[in-house]
Amino acid sequence: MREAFANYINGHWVEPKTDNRHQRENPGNTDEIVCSFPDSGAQDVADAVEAAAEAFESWRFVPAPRRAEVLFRAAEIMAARKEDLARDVTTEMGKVLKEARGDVQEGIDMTYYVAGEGRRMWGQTTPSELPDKFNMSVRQPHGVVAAITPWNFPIAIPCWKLMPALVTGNTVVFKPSPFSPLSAHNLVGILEEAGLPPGVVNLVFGGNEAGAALVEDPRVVMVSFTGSLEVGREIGTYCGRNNKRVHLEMGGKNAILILDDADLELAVEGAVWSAFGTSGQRCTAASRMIVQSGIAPAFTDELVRRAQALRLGDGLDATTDMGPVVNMQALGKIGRYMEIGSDEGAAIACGGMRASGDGLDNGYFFQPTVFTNVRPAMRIAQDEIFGPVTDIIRCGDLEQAIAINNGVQYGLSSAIYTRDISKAFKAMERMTTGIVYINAGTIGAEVHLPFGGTRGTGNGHREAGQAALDSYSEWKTVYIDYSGRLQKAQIDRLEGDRG
Ligand code: UN1
Repeated sequence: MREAFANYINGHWVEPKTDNRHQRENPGNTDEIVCSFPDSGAQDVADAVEAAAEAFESWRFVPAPRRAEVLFRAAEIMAARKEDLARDVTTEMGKVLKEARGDVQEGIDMTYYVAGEGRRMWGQTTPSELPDKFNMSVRQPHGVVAAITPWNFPIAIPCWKLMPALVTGNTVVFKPSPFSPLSAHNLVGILEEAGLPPGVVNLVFGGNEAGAALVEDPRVVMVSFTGSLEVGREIGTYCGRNNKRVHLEMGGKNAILILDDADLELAVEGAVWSAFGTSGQRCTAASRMIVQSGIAPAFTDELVRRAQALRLGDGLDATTDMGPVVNMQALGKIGRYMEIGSDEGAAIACGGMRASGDGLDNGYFFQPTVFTNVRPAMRIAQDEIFGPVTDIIRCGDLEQAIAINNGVQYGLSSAIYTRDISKAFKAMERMTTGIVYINAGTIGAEVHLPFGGTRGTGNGHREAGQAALDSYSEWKTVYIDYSGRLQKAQIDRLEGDRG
């Protein structure tokens, strides 16, 4: 085991008051214990929130360009340590090293991008309807923000949340997933090194108990959560009842539409990457292929051939194409969907089982799986499985494909492969997800554009891009009257005016 981590509260690494600890194992080799970390309780959370609330009173008044300088320094450190950070990502959650580097790079990109906002963070100035009066709007921070993050992007997603929260002047209590404690420890260590004042970011390790205590603490005014629909709904309900700001990001059932006129080779490549990258454990993963009948046989054959050729193994090994899934629970859930799919009448064209042999027995490996004969209403075509599993759904034409694409409870990402520009634009207009790709797969979001989804994927907020600033700040509208007399908006009109 590498290390026993502590919480980080008010600028100190502190042992939890509970004395309970968890261990995180390497999902590719469960004999290897990566680290141990606190299972924090309500008192630990309360201490962290207290520190964040106190730090807010000074951090909010640090000029935004100065706040941004800390983030720039953090980005520099992350860039210098990219390789180590990436190896740690692979070790604790299993994705292959190439993808882990991408995860870290996404965190670096976001940190630089958001740091630039320290000197922008534009509001509006606009003329007043009255003379000798000046109008503007400025952003103000919420206060203490709770950031509750998943394990599948253990550097990128915390950066998506922490960095915009910090640059806009909030302070943060960060509770990472119990399945990616090492990256959270690394990231907070870097923020400390970059010179973030005590209390501005606090790290509390733990599970549901810590999460619930954090959401319910009255001093926490905003919650930003990425994770499952079930937990997100609960958080959203609680925040709604208690009038807390809340940002939710809860998954997808993303589809790639492949029309008869598509470039087959390109479409298959995009499909393999989107379905099996990160072992299908991305909110943006393509778990449905909606394929027009003419191209369906060739596309299916080629997808199955490529899926079968993927090499499973240790993500640190450069020859590995696909790593394990995150834990035993995930393996169990994916396995259950094999039965559900078969019972519904779908056929398993490849995969369908836990992978074994060749050094895989000690890890949570599942074979890349393609279901065929899938109808849009089946559970395997509706539920998020979050594993290396994708469906082939045949369709007649573009209209039908779009209807199938839109007919799920989620709305994160969708893609279309076609050479017909009219069809591409029609799909772009009519696919009702938050992200649309033309002639590319469903994954590959960049940090300077809004990220998020419609329907059950989210609650209308967006991460990344300028949109993130809207999630982490509120508008304050300011009117400055320098006329020296009482002026009445809407009532004082120029002489001779109508009304
Ligand atoms: C996620 O799966 O929650 O577009 C985030 C992508 C990545 C981000 C995924 N840039 O797949």
